[in-house]
Amino acid sequence: MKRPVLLLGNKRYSSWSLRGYLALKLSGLEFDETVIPLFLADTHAKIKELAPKAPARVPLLLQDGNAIWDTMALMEYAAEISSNGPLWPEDTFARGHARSISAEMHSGFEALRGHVPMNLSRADSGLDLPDAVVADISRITEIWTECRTKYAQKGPFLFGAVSMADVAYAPVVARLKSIGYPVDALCHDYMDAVWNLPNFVTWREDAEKEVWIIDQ
Ligand SMILES: N[C@@H](CCC(=O)N[C@@H](CS)C(=O)NCC(=O)O)C(=O)O
Repeated sequence: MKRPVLLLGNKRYSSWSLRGYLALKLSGLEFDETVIPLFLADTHAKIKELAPKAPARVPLLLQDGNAIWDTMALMEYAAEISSNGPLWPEDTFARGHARSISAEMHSGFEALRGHVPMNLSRADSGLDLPDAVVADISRITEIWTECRTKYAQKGPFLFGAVSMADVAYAPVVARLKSIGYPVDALCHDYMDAVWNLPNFVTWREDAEKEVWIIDQ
């Protein structure tokens, strides 16, 4: 088996790439990384050159002549191949719940995504947020509060042990931290648990070293 390669966007900005990276790191898969700077004239061509039959988007895993793309697919793949134990909760209903909130993240929260893009170098408190963004954040903190209340005794993450649900919400943690959004103690502690995941720390250190700046 050749060493797999994960194609990623700029670590400072690419929220989908962060999810793909964390999912595969948690699985224990050993892979190389290729960062393809986003929104340049040759971005799509560079991805297409490596994965001609996939959409020109990242994250995208190349393994043994196969391409796997879209974060939900990568999260499921990571959970299947994990050598680090289960990456979805073991209880059937908790697992269904984890998949529900991950899917809700994957397909929703457009206002937050559009108005507060991930930028790991931003520190922008006091931003005037439209109602739709505040509504998205309230829904997210409601999700976190329900999970943390129900599974608190099992560990510091949404379902106790770290899972794909935390991977799904990791970029939200970055977004809320970047605008200094005030949250209660329970959400604050949860955000810190995700922020300090060793693989997230490594990602953030790499992001700080990047030279590309996207004007948002
Ligand atoms: N639904 C896809 C979204 C992937 C996506 O849109 N990635 C962005 C980077 S965060 C991208 O590749 N953008 C390049 C472009 O749109 O030109 C997923 O879950 O992976």
